Amino acid sequence: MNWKLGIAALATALSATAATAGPTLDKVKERGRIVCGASQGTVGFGSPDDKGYWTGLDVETCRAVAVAIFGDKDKVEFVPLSGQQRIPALQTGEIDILPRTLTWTLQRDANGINFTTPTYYEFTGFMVSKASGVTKVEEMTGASVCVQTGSTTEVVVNDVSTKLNLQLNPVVFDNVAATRQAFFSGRCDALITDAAALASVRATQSDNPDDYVIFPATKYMDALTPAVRHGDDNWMDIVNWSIQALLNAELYGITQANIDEMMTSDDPRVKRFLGVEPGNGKALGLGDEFAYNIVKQLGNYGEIFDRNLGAGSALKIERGPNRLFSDGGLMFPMAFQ
Ligand SMILES: N[C@@H](CCC(=O)N[C@@H](CS)C(=O)NCC(=O)O)C(=O)O
Repeated sequence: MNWKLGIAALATALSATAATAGPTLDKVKERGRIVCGASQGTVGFGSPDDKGYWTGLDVETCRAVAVAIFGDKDKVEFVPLSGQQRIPALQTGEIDILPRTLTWTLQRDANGINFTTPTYYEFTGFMVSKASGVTKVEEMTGASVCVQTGSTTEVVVNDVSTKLNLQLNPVVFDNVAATRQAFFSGRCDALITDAAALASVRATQSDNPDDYVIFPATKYMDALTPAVRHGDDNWMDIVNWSIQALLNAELYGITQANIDEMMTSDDPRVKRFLGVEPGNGKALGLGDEFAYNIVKQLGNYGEIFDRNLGAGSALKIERGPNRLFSDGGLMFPMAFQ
């Protein structure tokens, strides 16, 4: 066979291939909604508002997947889970997706779950009272630290204690409300968790945010990454590309407000993204308008960051490493083609 014809035939074969729906997609369609592992309440990442409507960066990841499948951001049920409950809930099929301030680690990866695309890069931090005068980890010798079980922070507190010979005393709790309450009531000198979650706790749960300081516990940054179960590649692809849709939209300058104007763009990649040029949705077992629908209903990654964590939110967290690579950050959209 002529090699050019061979390649053309291969390209046709690839573009004509639709995904084989995996068991999770079938189950989700039958149920009519996705079931999402949620937090027990961290404003900005996942919490119900005063009307009981779930908001937050992690929550919107689940909403994006719901839009990709059903064209409806509200076809999601949120199941609040403690740090320890969350991974078993995913492994046993109680939930379909776990985007709950979940750090991507080797041990978790090797134990029945797959990580998708990072949605937030972050240091683990300590929060202490300003009155303590402590401003960095090296000054924490002998401190007691309120820690939540089932979280990477248990490892970090031991690691830094060993490395810097700090003799930290972990005080361990198995639910997040108790951990935070213990810290604010003076049971521990410090509270440890992801630095942005600490900023959220300080802003929304302390009597006076100015009374507390937050600093990094280690120099190692983590990737908070939604996970799915092992064994369903199609489902993993759907979650990955729903998150990728948010990142790509920001890269192309597509927003919730301008997306309809962008339908006339002559950029081939933008045309494929919006489904004007068909094929991408079908390849995943979705409609070709899945990415259009996600951005139309939720906006792009930058818009989601802004309203949940950034300038448009009460938390006012800087984009920092969570900017796109093109703005000097770590967020890297993969090719929509
Ligand atoms: N990113 C870390 C920590 C995330 C985490 O689970 N934090 C705990 C302690 S603050 C938690 O339960 N967060 C509160 C929640 O949102 O429910 C991990 O993956 O282990």
